[in-house]
Formats: sequence, structure tokens, C-alpha cells
Amino acid sequence: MDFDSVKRLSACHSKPAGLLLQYGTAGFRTKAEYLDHVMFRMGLLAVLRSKQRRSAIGVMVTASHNPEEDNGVKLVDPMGEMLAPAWEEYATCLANAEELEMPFVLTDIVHKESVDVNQKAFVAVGRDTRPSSENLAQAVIDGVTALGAQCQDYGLVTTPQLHYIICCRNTEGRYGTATVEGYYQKLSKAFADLTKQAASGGDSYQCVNVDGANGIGALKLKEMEHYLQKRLSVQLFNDGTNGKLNHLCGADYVKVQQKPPHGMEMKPAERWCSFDGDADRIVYYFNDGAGHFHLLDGDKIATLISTFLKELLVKVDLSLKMAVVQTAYANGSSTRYLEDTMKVPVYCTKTGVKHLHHKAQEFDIGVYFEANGHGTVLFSKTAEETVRQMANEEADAKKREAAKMFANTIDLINQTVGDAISDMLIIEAILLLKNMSVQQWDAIYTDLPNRQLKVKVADRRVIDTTDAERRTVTPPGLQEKIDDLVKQYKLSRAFVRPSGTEDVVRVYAEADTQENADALAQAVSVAVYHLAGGVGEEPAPL
Ligand code: NG1
Ligand code: ZN
Repeated sequence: MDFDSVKRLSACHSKPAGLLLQYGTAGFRTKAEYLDHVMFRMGLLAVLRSKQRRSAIGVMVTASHNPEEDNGVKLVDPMGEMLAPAWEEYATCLANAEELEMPFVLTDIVHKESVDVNQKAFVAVGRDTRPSSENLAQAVIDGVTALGAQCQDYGLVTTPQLHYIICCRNTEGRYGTATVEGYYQKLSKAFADLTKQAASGGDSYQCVNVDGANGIGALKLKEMEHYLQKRLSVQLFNDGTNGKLNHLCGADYVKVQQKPPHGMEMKPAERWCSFDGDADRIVYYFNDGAGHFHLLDGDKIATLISTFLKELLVKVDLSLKMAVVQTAYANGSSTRYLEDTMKVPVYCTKTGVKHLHHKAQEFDIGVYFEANGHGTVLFSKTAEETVRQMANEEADAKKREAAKMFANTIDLINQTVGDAISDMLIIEAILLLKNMSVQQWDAIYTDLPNRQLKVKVADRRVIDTTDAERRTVTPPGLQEKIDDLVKQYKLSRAFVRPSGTEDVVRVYAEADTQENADALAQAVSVAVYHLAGGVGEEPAPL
């Protein structure tokens, strides 16, 4: 490999002295001005990964729901999944190497992973709408070309579109056509075929209001409208024409603040949803007649989708193994409903979709969602093949129709990663097929009141967790204190963990009333502040 040209080009993307970063929950993420060298180096790493896997690899420049000033980068593996953990470590080493160390780090990766340096490589690059993203994407392209590999710049795309494109490229088109247009065509055809199966024939007027977080999702949804051919009427807000990305809007704001995006006038019974900054998360909400805000988050979405799939399973009379995967942030009521009423096995993994995705792969139908609205459904090869065969060959007309519905559902879901557009279409289709209102969906179970808070500490690594992040191991005394506090409230639960995307410790609490959830979250925050080296003012009561 030509390390001379790497050295020469790397000098144009030099690393700020002393800067250390880590490949976190979803790649590198920090202020955009610190990321130029990381981008160049992730271009290099993507080439090595592509050579090793003999497949196309994706590099997405985005910081998702973070403020507009931040940016970040995540690598996409061959089947559209997140980068393998061992390579996350290489990514961290490479990002933190001093200029002179770079050739050694690269050679080390080549040896450890038996990379055939003569193998051809292909890297696809995508970016979100942040002002910093264009230059940062160029730095990735410089890295790819520095190693003489082929690079395709897909420009502005949502994160899930890039995942889809990578999966299509590496499956010789079996998953779909590897273009943004191919994505629109696949999803809109599946949506049309699925909604045509509704009792109404799918022609009833469906209207959804979308908060695009002033990001890429808004842009791409506008592009897609023409493909949907009025099967769904979308009213788009926060489309980026004047507001700031993720500012007082977007899925994370709505979920964490438990209120609608700033300035939205929501009429009772109107159905609303919010995307995040790179359109891989979605949450729904509405105001009831009394003006109360109701949030339908990732847990409610997982419940709606699994109810629908379970009903389909009964109709097609197949015994496929289905499970739901959640994280510690899942509302206790959702877990109870899924396990006790729906009788679906539920698993809890660490935060971060890579963990959920991995677990969901163990089942024929693995539904996974983070409470924040990031999630999708995975189908095993057996499940897909059986359902598709039944849709074509089943003699029993009712079963055949149900199998077709199942196959259309599979085609509508982006199995590579959580996808706000695909999730929105599947939710809209299910509501239509089940003739269900957003209020009826909300009434499936009642969320336990909950609160999420953040605490600033000097070094968040002092907190170590176990049991899928539901208990702390260090610092000493913290878990005992949390246990004492939890005992003081009814239906209560609380946990803390260091964030992988922000320099904070996250606190989560739920209890029988909002006042109690708030009080518990605040008391736990104070405990974190005292036992884990809090900085600044002690957390004040809410
Ligand atoms: P951190 O900052 O590690 O909590 C957040 C989300 C994750 C995941 C990542 C990536 C919460 C509590 N955490 O991670 O679920 O989505 O961002 O975007 O929502
Ligand atoms: Zn995102």
C-alpha cells in the first residue's frame, strides 16, 4: 500500500495535538471543527475494511440528533449493519494516532485482520445537511482516494438510505436497487401493495403531520412524496427552510422533553411524528381533546408492529419464533404488556442499536426498538422464504392473502437499520389495515410516568455498569444509594449510565406519578453528583 501518498495527504488533514476521541455508541461525535482528521482516517479505515470483507463499505457523516455545531461519522458494514466491534477499536486507535504513527497503525490492522492489500475496495459516502458535513465528507473521500480505492459520493442521504444502498450493492441487487431512487421505488411499491389490501382498498384519505427536525429526513421525504402518489398525505413542518437542525424540534427533543416541537399548533386528533437529524429515529404524538400531550415512542411502535405481525402469524398459521428486543430505557409498562398480555418474549440489551440488532438476529422475527424511536424488524432467511413461497403458492386463499400482506410488510421494512421514513410508512399502513386511530393505538397500554436527566461529571468513565446497564458496579456506594431511593416510591425503577454520545451521565427514573418520577430522577442525579464527581451546581429540584 502506498503510505507515502497517505502521509502527504494526511498532512492536509492534520490532527489537533493532544486530541483524543473514541468510537462511541454510534461512531465518533464531537464539535465539527475537531473532526477533519478523523474523517480522513475513517476513509482509510473503510478501505481496509472493504478489502478485508471484499465488499462495499459505507461512511456516513452525521451527528444525528446532536446540535447543528456537532458532527460525527459512522461506518456501515457489508450487510448494512453497524461496524464490527473489533474494528471500532481500530477506528479509535487510528483516530488518535499521531501523524508519524499512522503507517504503523495501518500496517498493524492489515496484519491483524489479514487484509489483502491488493484486493479492490469500494467505499460509499453519504452526509446529512449540517453546514460542516460537505467539507467533512470531502475529507473522507480524500482518505479513500489516498489509498487508491474507488469511492462513490452519494451526497445528501439519510443514514438509513446509505445502509440500504450498501446492503443492495453487496447482495447484487437482491435487496433492491443501490440508489436513492431504488429506495423510494421499493418502499413506495410495498406501501401501495400493502395499503391496497386494506378493507377500504387503501383509498381512504390518510394524513400525517411530520416534523422533519430541519434535517435530511425532511428533504428526502419531500423527494419521496411523488413516488407515494397521494396514497399518503404528508404535511411537512421544520423542513429546514428557516429553522435550525434539531433545535427545539426533532425526535430527541420531543421524547426527552415530552412535549411537541416548539411552535406547533396541534389540533386534537391530528396525528404527528418527529424524525431526528439523520432520519433513523421516529416518535409519534397527539394532543387529546383536553389538550394533554400523548407520546407514542419506540416502545409503543414496537408494540404496534409486533401485535400486527403476531396476528399475521396466526393468519398464515406458521410457527415462527418472534421476540422483542429493548433496552433499559423501555417503559416498564411496555415490557409488562408484551410479556404478560401478548406473550411475546422480551430481551434487554445495552444501549445502542448494534446491541439490539445483534440480539434480534437470533429470531425468525426480531422486533427491536429503543424507547427513543430507533428500531426496525429483522426477518430470518427461513421466515422470508417461507412467507414469499406461501404468497405465491398457498392454495388456501385467506392464508395466501395474509402471506402477501406479510411479504409486503417485509419489503416495506428497512431491515438494515432503524429508518424514520420506512417506520412511518409501516405504522401508517398498520393503522389503516387495522382501522385504528392514534388514540386507540395509544390506549393499548399506559406508560409509567418517567423522567430522563443528565448530570455533568469530571470523568464519566468512573461509572461502570452491569446487567444490560441496569445496575452500577462503580463508583462504590452508588448502586446501594439508588436502591434505597427506588424503595421510597411505588412502581419505581431507576438507573444511570455514562452516555456514549455526549459528555454526561444519563439518569432514568420511572414511578407511579410524574411528580414521583421527577423526584426520584432528581434524587438519583444528586447521588451521581456526589458519588461520581459532579461538576458545577448540584442538580436542582425540577
Ligand atoms: P447515549 O448518548 O449513549 O445515551 C444515545 C441514545 C442511544 C442511541 C445513541 C445513538 C438514549 C438514552 N440514548 O446514546 O439510544 O440512539 O444515542 O444515536 O436515547
Ligand atoms: Zn439518528
